[in-house]
Amino acid sequence: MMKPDIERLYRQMARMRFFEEAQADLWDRGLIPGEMHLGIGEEAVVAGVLDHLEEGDALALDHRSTPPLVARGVDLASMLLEVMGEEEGLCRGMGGHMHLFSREHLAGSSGIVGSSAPLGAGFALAAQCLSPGAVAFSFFGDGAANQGLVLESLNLASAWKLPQVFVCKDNRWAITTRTRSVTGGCLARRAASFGMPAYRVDGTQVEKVWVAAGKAVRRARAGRGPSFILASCPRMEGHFLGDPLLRVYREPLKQTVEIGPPLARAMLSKPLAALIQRCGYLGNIGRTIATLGGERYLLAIDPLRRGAKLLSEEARARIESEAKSEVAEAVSRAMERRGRND
Ligand SMILES: Cc1ncc(C[n+]2csc(CCOP(=O)(O)OP(=O)(O)O)c2C)c(N)n1
Repeated sequence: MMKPDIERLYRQMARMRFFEEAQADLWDRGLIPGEMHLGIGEEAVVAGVLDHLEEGDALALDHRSTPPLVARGVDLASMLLEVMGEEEGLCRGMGGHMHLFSREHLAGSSGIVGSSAPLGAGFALAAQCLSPGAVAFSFFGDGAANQGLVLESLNLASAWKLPQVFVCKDNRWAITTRTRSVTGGCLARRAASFGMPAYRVDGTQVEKVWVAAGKAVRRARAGRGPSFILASCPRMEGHFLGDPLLRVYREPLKQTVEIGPPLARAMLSKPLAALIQRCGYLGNIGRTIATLGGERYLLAIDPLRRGAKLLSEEARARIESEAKSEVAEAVSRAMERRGRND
């Protein structure tokens, strides 16, 4: 059986993590406008799957699209310029982090939840007709899995034997909704019912993701049709940067002081909803925070820390230092170009 190259996988994970941290820093400094969704926690899923990527394969991505694009080899500075809204960015500053697109890399992302499934099916149909052997990868979250367009894509991909790999990154949440509370049955079994292999993997263990993805990709390249990978992973930075729910359980005292007064004011202000209803809403917020807090252990499962255990200390330090320098160089290149435009 083939074995994964752990150093190569860890290098990709480290590059993604440091890139995401660099974006978080720019966002904190007010240089990235709007919401910012990071893929911190998804690195092992992305690295394990995309290690099988070849020239001519396509990527259909969701709102956490920067890690796959880092792995794909898109220029890091042009992505940073893009998320900062600069003309010299990957999409001339018009896409932002949720709508990154690179024709050269056959990769596109969208903030429309679930849209990566039909986009990937289109890529896969083109591959089937024009370049047999090429594969399309669709990445989406568990929250997207109940969207009709995802189910239609699973169906057509199976009926037409499209060379597509569906990758569901299961962090158990869709913003503040627990996926379990709105999902019937098991997502992997659901995909299997469309007539395709479905693999459930621990998405914090890069070597396990790599094995499952290898089977899916081999099947797709051989023209035998799509597969589905359900990979569990933690949502380490909340739904978006500055996620208030995450802040509450990270620094409960400070946040209670901050959000207590406005919440109390809202409760006591001239009522739009009946007091009993507003108490109910408050209860919902409390329950969501408690649930997130209860799932705290998930945050401890850092795919990078797990990956590092598979390496020698020397290799880990060397790989991380190279990845850090690469990202730092991209940040200074982006800032320099941005400075020139000011
Ligand atoms: C069609 C559509 N519906 C709703 C939204 C609002 N929205 C943005 S992200 C998100 C949650 C997505 O959850 P999931 O796919 O599990 O990804 P996660 O954010 O958990 O990684 C929702 C509902 C949207 N962008 N598009």
